[in-house]
Amino acid sequence: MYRLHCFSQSGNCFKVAFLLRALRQPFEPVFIDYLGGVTRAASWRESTNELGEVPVLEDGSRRLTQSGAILTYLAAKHGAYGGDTEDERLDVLRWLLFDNHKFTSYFGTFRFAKAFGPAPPDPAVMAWLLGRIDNAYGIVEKHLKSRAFLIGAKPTIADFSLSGYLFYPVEESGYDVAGRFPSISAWLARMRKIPGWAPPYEVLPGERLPPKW
Ligand SMILES: N[C@@H](CCC(=O)N[C@@H](CS)C(=O)NCC(=O)O)C(=O)O
Repeated sequence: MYRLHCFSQSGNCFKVAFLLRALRQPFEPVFIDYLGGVTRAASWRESTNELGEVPVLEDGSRRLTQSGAILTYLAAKHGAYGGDTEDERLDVLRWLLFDNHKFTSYFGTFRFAKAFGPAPPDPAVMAWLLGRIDNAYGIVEKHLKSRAFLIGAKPTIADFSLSGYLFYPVEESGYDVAGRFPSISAWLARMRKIPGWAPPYEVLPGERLPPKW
């Protein structure tokens, strides 16, 4: 059985958990106390992931990290959600890279600072991040105006990747996706209909915490 090292607040982990559930692949969750500093410990980096991050997926003796690499591996292995042609697979890769650079990363950082950071966030940093988030979300909103999913009519791992953080309660980020981005909202409703979808706090291990700041 797959083992997924993860914790409940992590949208990057949810991307993988959601795909495993959509593929009907059972997995054993391994709770990683990220907020307690586990991923920063030298011993954990030595034993589990030198990059100091979750998700980490174990498939027998194979250990994979980086959600984009894990999603790509699972899609190829199970023959689903990877894109049907070379052009589609390249398009999937293009969106995975955009997601990791701009869509998830700025939003994930903003939400973390606002909800779970060790000290009140710096308003100047948050304002800068908001500008970057608005830009990335505007691009995806425009793209989804004329498509059901990122690569056309069917969901792919690109959709699992970009949507991962958007199933968390809005009060954690304070970012009103539903009110500002109707096409993204409609796409999220379609993603929720994929068999296996469930809210992240029901899927991933670890206590749900109230937003701090
Ligand atoms: N691009 C990576 C990002 C992974 C990532 O940033 N994971 C966070 C949790 S959501 C983490 O473990 N961060 C540890 C750290 O930055 O110290 C992926 O998609 O897997």
